[in-house]
Amino acid sequence: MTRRWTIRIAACLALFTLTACAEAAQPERTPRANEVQVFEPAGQPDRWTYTPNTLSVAAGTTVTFVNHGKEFHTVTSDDPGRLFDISLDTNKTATFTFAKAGTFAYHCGVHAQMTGVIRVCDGACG
Ligand SMILES: [Cu+2]
Repeated sequence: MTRRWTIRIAACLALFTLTACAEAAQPERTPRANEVQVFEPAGQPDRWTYTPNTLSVAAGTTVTFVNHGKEFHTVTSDDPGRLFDISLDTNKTATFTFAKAGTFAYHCGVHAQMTGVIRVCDGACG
């Protein structure tokens, strides 16, 4: 192997490592049970959402909303009566207890493309 090739391969490896590190900087974290996380892939605001996008829980469950992203988001009920309107700063969590069964759609008050649903079942969800 020539010295020039060795340098090229080393440069490629360094570049690959840098790319891998950049992607690892904002990992997609797995939500815990009864938890919804803001999903905010860097530089792709059209893909920003909540994960899981639909969460099914039994009535009476307290759901935790988590923002590991870099932006401020809200978790705002679509219902005109605004059952909930939660502000989520970076690295903050907030909880809401869903007492009654029903399907509760919500959105981010800042980013209209972000929507999610909490499905609340009377007893365990089938
Ligand atoms: Cu948002």
